[in-house]
Amino acid sequence: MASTFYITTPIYYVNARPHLGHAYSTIVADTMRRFHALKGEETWFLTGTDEHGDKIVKAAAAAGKTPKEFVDSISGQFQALWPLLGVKNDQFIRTTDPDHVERVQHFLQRVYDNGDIYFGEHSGHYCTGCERFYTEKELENGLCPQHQTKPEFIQEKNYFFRMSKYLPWLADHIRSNPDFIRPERYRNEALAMIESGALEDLCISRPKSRLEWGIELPFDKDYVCYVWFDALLNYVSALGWPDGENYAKFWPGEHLVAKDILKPHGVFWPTMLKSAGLPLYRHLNVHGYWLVKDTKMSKSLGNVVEPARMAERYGLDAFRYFLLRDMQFGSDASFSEEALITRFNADLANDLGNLFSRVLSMNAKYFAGRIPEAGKLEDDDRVLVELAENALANYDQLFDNIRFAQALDSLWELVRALNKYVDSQAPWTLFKQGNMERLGTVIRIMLEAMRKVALCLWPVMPGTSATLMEQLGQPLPASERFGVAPDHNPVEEAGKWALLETGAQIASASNLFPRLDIPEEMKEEKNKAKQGKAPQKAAPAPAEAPAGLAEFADFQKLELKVGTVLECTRVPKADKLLCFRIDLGESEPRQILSGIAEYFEPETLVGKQVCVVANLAPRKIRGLVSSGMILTAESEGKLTLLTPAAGMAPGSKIS
Ligand code: ME8
Repeated sequence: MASTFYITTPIYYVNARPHLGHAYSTIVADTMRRFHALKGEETWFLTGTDEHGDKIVKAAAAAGKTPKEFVDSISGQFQALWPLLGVKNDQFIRTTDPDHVERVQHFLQRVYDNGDIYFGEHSGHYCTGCERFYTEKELENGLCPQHQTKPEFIQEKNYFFRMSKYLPWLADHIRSNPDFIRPERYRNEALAMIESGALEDLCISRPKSRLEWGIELPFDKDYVCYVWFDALLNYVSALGWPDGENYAKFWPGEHLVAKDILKPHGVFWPTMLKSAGLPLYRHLNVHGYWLVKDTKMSKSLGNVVEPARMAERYGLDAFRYFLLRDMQFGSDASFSEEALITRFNADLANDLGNLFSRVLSMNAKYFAGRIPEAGKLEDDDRVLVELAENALANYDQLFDNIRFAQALDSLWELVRALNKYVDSQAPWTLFKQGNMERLGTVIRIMLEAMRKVALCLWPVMPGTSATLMEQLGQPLPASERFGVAPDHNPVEEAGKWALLETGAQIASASNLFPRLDIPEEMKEEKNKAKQGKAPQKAAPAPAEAPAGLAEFADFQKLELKVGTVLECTRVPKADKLLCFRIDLGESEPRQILSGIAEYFEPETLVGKQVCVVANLAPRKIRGLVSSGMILTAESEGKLTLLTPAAGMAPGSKIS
């Protein structure tokens, strides 16, 4: 029996229009499922919308609509967007679907009958943005740590899920299954939440007197279910739990979410599954945030990126490629059209596009567009073949381990090697010399390798993959489910080098990715940002600054950033030194040493935000490399760390 692969995205709130962040999660899920389908697995892909709760009621009221009218309209916008982004989900769930409602009630009743739900008095700080209560300990200066807004204090009688009963078991499970939550930083974060002791039982109801827009509890008609308890259940209700065919076939599956909803997925959901006796999911895959110019996207800042517009402007596949290639899965990344154009020109126009264009036109010129036969391989050819086989094996493994940027980079190693091979073998010279046998071998090896590249691209760039395969005379079969579906597994075929048909007529040209110019206004904007909004005209040379003062240009050289302390330890045999690992929103945490050990206990600094000089040249201290400096203030023998007044995304620029 073929193995199965079931992937889900978060079901999105319908309080706002879909944006780049939603598009990223859904495109990654689409890519993952295509990758597994390509390898012959039976796959199922679910996305949807989360339609209950306070947040939706408030957004509907603000739009002058009833909740039902409002959720219908925004859910429709999400459903309409996915085909525009090449996303082929098998199913779209809405938490207002009657089947879902019935299954949530069934689940609640089961957990209630198991004795894991009780009635009690409760007070807490409720953040509508997060749709959850915070304990006093969890607030930051009395504010919600996610939204920096003041939560409402609420005291009422409610139903509770005995989550705390399952926390020790969950901690053990996470410890003994290192990739249950991945990448590792989020596994550590989830464990730290559990070990902090701040988690209590979960309040899972809302009195109808306060909120009616939810699923009624099967054991008390005066209450509705808490929106997160209802929403998480979509992952199994969509499959027809408890007795649906798809549930039997596809559960347990994989989830894909961003770091904002690690807690409900990493803590609430596994304990709910355990209580009801369902198997746990296979992996929780957690990604970082797309930022725009290093800040969070928000309607009020007017910097929300519209995914459909980007796909239309730059081409759907180029947009998908950029998202997968420019975000290191797990870390935050910064979106800009300029970065997209730069990536487009380097990887798609110069490397991939150029390769297909050169080789196909040479084949047209030297062999009238027919695929030549390969003669005996030489050492150079064997090196290329080995490199290709390694690149494909790495691509497969890295993709499987959700390291998409590295997987694509591995595939591009092959693309770049092929371009170099053209240069070093100089087919034009072989042609001039009349060495047609060697020329045939060189062209044939390249065409075979290009076929492998084209197939591997299918998960990320399905349309491009189909076009390139067609140019090589290998049209992909039509598929109802995917549009086009490849019928070859590039991983299984990696070692086969005679898969094209000798003598077949193929395309004589290819021009898929013509270079793009960076528009003038983007260049100007960049220059302005670089020069601290300096005037356009060349400014007169500044007079030398008086002694003791720094030139503005000197100050501009410094790159100051906000970072979050991930680890902090004492350096053995160095009384003054602390060694920090700091998240600066980069692909890897930075190691920074600081001589402040006498003022702080290292463990009290973990999780704190600090201000960092990020572009200081690295130096070695006691054999350890330090890349940056942490800013402190000192007065009368007291030292304090400089920290932003509000929580900021790691990597935020200080100016
Ligand atoms: O949390 N960068 O829904 P939501 C990357 N309904 N991804 C982003 C992003 C960004 N800047 N902004 C949003 C909810 N996302 C709940 C989920 S699941 C049972 C219930 C993506 O509409 C990312 O996937 O707030 C994030 O986790 C999700 O949208 C949050 O969507």
